[in-house]
Amino acid sequence: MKLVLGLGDTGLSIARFLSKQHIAYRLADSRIQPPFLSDYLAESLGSEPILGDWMPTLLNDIDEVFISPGIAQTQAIVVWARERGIPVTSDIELFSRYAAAPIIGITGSNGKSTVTQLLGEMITNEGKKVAIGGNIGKPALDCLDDDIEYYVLELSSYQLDYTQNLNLLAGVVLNITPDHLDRYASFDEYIDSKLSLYQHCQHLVVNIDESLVPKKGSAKHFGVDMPKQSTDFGTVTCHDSCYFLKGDDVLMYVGDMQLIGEHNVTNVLATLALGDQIGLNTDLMVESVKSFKGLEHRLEWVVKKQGVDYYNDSKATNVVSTIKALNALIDRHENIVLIAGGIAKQEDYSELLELIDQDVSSVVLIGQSAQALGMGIKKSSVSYADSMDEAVSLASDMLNDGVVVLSPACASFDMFDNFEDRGRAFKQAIAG
Ligand code: UMA
Ligand code: ADP
Repeated sequence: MKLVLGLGDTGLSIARFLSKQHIAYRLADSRIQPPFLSDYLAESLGSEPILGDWMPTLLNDIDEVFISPGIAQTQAIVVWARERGIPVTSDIELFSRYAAAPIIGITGSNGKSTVTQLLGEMITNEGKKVAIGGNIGKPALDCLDDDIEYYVLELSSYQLDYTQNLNLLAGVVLNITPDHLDRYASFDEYIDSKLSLYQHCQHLVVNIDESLVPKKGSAKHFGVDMPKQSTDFGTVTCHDSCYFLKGDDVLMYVGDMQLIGEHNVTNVLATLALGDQIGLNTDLMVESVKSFKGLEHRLEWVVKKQGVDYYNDSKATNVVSTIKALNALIDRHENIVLIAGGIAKQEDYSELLELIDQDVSSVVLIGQSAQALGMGIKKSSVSYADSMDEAVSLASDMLNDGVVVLSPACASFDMFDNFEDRGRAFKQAIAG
């Protein structure tokens, strides 16, 4: 008998899959009202779910636990299972046992969804059937389909932690910067979690500029400088114009992509290197880069209103992502008002606060971390708001021309359901 832990997106997808395969399981969630309880019951998927605090007896007769990624390895149920020698497995590993087509895996602290989506579009542009899923939102098991020719999975460190076996055709660790440090005993443990992706890859794609990612000899490399080998992807700047290169071959002018910011140059290079590893046509990949509009909530241009451009970067939930967003905008605009704050991660915010003091005219702070962040800002003007509507109204009143950007550098759960909800609230506030 299997045990499924958690009844969110992942748990529901596992329950549906096991039911379809006629594999016996029990399902438990430590909350009394888990998110997908009504769906589970309406679909008559399995036996009555076990809700509330978990006891060791939950593991009686269990030979494998399928766990949701949000459940930490330090939780007692995981410790008890491991003490009894019961494997604790991710939905990703379960998926890979049944996936007939090649799988490409993408992890990293930032940029995963952008690269996952762009690679998916490149594969579609080749006329191949692709499914994208994993941490990006659609659980991997929901992607399983006999017609699919490639699977592209965004993988979080949480998912990798419970994945012992996975056969990836190609994979990349885009970058590693502090994030989710509440889940790990140390930053080193988080690094190891991210790097574990490479154990599962036939072909490795490696960021040559990323000091925490080892440069593997046989890998395909990418980075923002001139490529060192004919197979690598990089850039060259000539008379102030920057171009994407494969080896010595010029692929396209960077300004021809619709995405902005140096971080997106890196994301595109990573995607080109991955596509190249799996045999995609270079010209078609370049076409896909030119037409790619990016994802909602990732430095998404919303509207120009009374001389002010509004950008929604609600997905920026850590320090580095907000620094990258600001740098992309500072290159183009003089007057920037930043809306930030929420639940601060266990990170050092000093580099971000220095950048704000140097290049951001005003900041509007929201959420739990507002006062603490405000105390660290010495030069830029600081205001506080209790709601997104108030934040947008304050920010808009500060500018005649320039940019208002929501890039919180914090999680959203103090005021919103998730980052999407926060981004939508921002856009609604702009629309008035
Ligand atoms: N639960 C318990 N006990 C606990 C903790 C959770 O019972 O101690 C239950 C909850 O009651 C709930 C379920 O587990 O019913 C939630 O499981 P979950 O937190 O693993 O979330 P899912 O809904 O299964 O969504 C997960 C990912 N969530 C997390 O990793 C926290 C989603 O990534 C992912 O899109 C989805 O699987 C499909 O693969 C979200 C995320 O925030 C977007 N990821 C993190 C990030 O990107 O930074 C890693
Ligand atoms: P992830 O899926 O890893 O969270 P996304 O592609 O959704 O990554 O982007 C999340 C945020 O991180 C965006 O809002 C953007 O500001 C920032 N970002 C995107 N790519 C990078 C990168 N390569 N390095 C640093 N920050 C990035």
